[in-house]
Amino acid sequence: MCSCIFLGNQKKDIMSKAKAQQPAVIHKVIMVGSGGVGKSALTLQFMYDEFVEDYEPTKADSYRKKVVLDGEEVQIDILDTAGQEDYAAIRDNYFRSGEGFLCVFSITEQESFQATAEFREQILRVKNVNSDKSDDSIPFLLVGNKADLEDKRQVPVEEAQQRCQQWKVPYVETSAKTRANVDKAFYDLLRIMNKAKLNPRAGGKSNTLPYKKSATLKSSNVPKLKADADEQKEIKNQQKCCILQ
Ligand SMILES: Nc1nc2c(ncn2[C@@H]2O[C@H](COP(=O)(O)OP(=O)(O)OP(=O)(O)O)[C@@H](O)[C@H]2O)c(=O)[nH]1
Ligand SMILES: [Mg+2]
Repeated sequence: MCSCIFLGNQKKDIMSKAKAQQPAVIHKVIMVGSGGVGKSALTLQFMYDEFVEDYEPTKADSYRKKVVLDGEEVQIDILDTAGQEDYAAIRDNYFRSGEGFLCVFSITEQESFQATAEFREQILRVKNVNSDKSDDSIPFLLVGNKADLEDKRQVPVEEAQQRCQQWKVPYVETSAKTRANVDKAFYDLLRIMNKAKLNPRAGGKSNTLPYKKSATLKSSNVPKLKADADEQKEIKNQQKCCILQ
């Protein structure tokens, strides 16, 4: 009997060690939306707690960070895509490689809100999902950014919420400047992605290829990983030291 208890404890020990050694689940998130709405600002705020005032149009940048989501460590790979029309042609490949989408518009620009419908259609088409707008099988979150600029608001909250009801997706208003709801937007999407992976019918379809293994993704189109968050911080510190010296 004694040995049974011993074996039982040993088994528990082995199982918890095995769990601890399991590689973190990887969630591939794509930032989409028109140029200048704040996709990069949100990404950089989430990654490094920094707000970038300057506007430098993105071509494509990727980031990686480990986060604890409801007690479990997961890895988030973020692909920050270009909103500028010049890069529209390479979007299909990026969208194909994504598992979850943060679709961003600026609450100060009605046009950017209208454009979210086109981005959603493109995502559903690339993912071979019925382009019926109420399909909720792809993890997707609509983000109204620049919420700190309330006096310049052009998109009423109700209008955005109405669209989300139609699409059956959540709506979050953020400010990359004040950091309001930035974590919430990313974590809420990660939760939806987690659920989708546990229940593949509700998303996480097999046509989501990892960025670098996607057969259709030309190597010239694969964005270089900027760096892990820690690595990047260290590089920044080193740069700061260089400036001070
Ligand atoms: N006030 C305010 N400004 C913001 C916010 N988010 C971004 N901006 C500013 O808006 C401009 C564009 O932001 P970006 O993050 O570069 O926009 P983007 O969506 O990445 O643009 P593309 O890379 O061209 O697709 C920058 O000057 C940012 O500082 C915000 O929440 N509030
Ligand atoms: Mg950008």
